[in-house]
Amino acid sequence: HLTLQPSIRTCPSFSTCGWRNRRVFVQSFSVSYQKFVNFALEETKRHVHLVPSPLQEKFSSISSGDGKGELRMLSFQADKIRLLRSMSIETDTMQVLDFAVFPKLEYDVPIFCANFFTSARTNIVVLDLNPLHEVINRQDYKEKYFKSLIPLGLKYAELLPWGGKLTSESIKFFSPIVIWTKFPSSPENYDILYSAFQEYYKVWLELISKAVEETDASQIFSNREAQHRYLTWRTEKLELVKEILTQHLHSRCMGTEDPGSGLLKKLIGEALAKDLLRSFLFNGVDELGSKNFLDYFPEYLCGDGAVNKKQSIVGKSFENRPWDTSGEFIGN
Ligand code: BLA
Repeated sequence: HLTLQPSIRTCPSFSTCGWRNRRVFVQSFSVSYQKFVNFALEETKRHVHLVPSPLQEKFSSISSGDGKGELRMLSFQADKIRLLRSMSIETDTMQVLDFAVFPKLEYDVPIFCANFFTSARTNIVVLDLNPLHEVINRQDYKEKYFKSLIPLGLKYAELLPWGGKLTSESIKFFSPIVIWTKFPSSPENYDILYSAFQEYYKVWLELISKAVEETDASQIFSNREAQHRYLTWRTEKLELVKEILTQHLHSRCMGTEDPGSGLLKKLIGEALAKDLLRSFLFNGVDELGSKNFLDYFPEYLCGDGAVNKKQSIVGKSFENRPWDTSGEFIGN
């Protein structure tokens, strides 16, 4: 993935050096998350019988209006899997992978979550088995799924160090083995991320393979509500990411751009972006429950009844990993 690319550069000390607008070759490293998706699909097929999701027909690939980017979508289901879906975005300046697997509501198994954003400057990574229910205050539940996985988490906590402060509310959706990290692009880091992805996914497949179907209606309801709350959170979060991205791009180089339009919107248009978010990425947000964002997260209520557009109400926190080496939460 290492290539030499022509680039026009001006020396940072131009005033004394006079070296301006020279054509140079710079080494660049471009990632593609295609092999991650291929691995996950192959590995899944070794355990379960995957069939294409009805969503596949509608969501397969979208080229951005300007022809500079492509979004690729894949979606499947299986006996115990409500939805396995992947979206990858590749443009000349950024790559994104959003890969998630949602169990059927009869199974109380974590949601597999791989969310990677890559630009020239940085990589932003969340990789986790997002617990369906409370792990911070429910010791028994945490131990049921994560006790045996703590060594795996520790291994990668060293290789991919904690990414620093984040939206405080997010921590409730993360497990004690979450990988939340930021790093500069390099072949080495990319290899580490790939092996983390492989190991975490294999562990998730073990969990779903062993999972026993729940028959108790109130348990199934509680799984349903937990997935709905999760989907509601992530749908709103991505809206915010889109806005932050736009403001960011806007202030840097897009002087004439409409500041309200997010990156996805910019790539594919408003209506399609909304449909992609609610029908594909976070499918179930409109079907699995009728509560809205403010019902679940009332702290985001503004005086005028609207949802506060701030990313976090509590503020960003957790400068350091809030779990100790035995998986105890030490964030308070
Ligand atoms: C940033 N994405 C982030 C951050 C997190 C996540 C934790 C750090 C900022 C923060 O504190 O919120 C991801 N947050 C998650 C995930 C969960 C959660 C997975 O709560 C699950 C429960 N991200 C995308 C797509 C793009 C993208 C499609 O999924 C771009 C098209 C970009 N994410 C993106 C960018 C940032 C980011 C640019 C940095 C901007 C920022 O700091 O908010």
